[in-house]
Amino acid sequence: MHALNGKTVTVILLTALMLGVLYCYISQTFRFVVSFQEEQETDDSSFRSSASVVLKTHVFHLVAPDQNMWDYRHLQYKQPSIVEGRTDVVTVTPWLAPVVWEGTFNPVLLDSIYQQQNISVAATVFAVGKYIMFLKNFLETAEQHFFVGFRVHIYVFTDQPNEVPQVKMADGRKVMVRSVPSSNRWQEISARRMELIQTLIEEELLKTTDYIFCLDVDSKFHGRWGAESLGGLVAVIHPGYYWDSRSKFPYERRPQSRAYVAPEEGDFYYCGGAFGGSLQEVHLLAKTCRLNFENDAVEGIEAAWQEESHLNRYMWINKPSKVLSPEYLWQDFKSRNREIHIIRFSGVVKNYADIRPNV
Ligand code: UD2
Repeated sequence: MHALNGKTVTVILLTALMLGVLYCYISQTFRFVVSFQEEQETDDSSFRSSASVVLKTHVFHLVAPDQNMWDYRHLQYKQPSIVEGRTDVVTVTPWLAPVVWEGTFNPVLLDSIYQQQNISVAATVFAVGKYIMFLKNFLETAEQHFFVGFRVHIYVFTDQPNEVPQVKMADGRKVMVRSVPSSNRWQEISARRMELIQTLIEEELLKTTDYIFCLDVDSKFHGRWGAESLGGLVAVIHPGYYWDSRSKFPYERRPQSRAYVAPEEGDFYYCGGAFGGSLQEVHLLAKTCRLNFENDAVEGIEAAWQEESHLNRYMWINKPSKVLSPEYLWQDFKSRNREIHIIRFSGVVKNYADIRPNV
């Protein structure tokens, strides 16, 4: 009798243990830590230089909501199709990265997948000198549209910390203010962002944050910008050039610059005003662009569009794993093209002569 009870107890315990292991396997968020010890200091962005960065990331393991063995209620959503969908735009690059357009993703499904992962997202924005005037609108509209329902920290870099407007944020969302010096040259303010982003990632974000987006302050959100934009290295197509041939793109064309792209080279023209991805990828991008910008400066050359030129060279060599359509950075002065079904984020109209410290 005792022996039988003992066996039964053992069987019950083993079954419970196996079920427990299976449950953990299915429901965990698959965080893992990888150490990068590669330190190749090079000023050529064609090399994967860098980085004593500890990467904490969610691998691309997408667990659908409520798909665990204890819960049979699954999310209902429209049946996906591979023969119907957007036909007016290209939705994948030649290196098979998705190009995100309205109508190519299901926001409810995506949110439910990424909310289970409890991700945290950082955004950086610079408001130096008169550009502080754009901050209120930026922050208020970010609160309405940028990763709503997620943990978000917006890092504001400014020379006027006392002028940062108070904006009411939902739980789990915060504005973090960091002081930076003023400058007499707008080119320097714009370009110095890479260095500050690199340092922010190294000194503050690695242990707390999963993804980062770096955005221009003279812009505002008009529509959803959410989990569909997540990826390793994320670039936004510039709204001004996507109908043009590559030879017309405003890449840096002087071969002596480290941002050089030849007329018959390059994929797309990407925005300097919005880019992002995982911490590790953005760290590598920022560090490489900063180094190339600084080494150019030593030789007395400043790329045509400062860090935007270096970013474009970088993204040509290091292909983005997700490309966001111009819905993700339009310009208010442009009328909306037919293929733009929604404007999510857009640069406001501004008078450069009034707001920049130099011409
Ligand atoms: C483009 C890019 C911008 C940058 C620049 C080249 C887009 C939409 N914009 O815009 O990201 O690559 O070309 O350098 O792709 N800033 C200040 N104070 C200043 C000047 C600039 O805070 O006095 C910051 C601010 O966050 C601003 C950003 O730098 O949003 C870029 O400067 P910009 O908007 O004047 O550059 P712009 O319009 O030439």
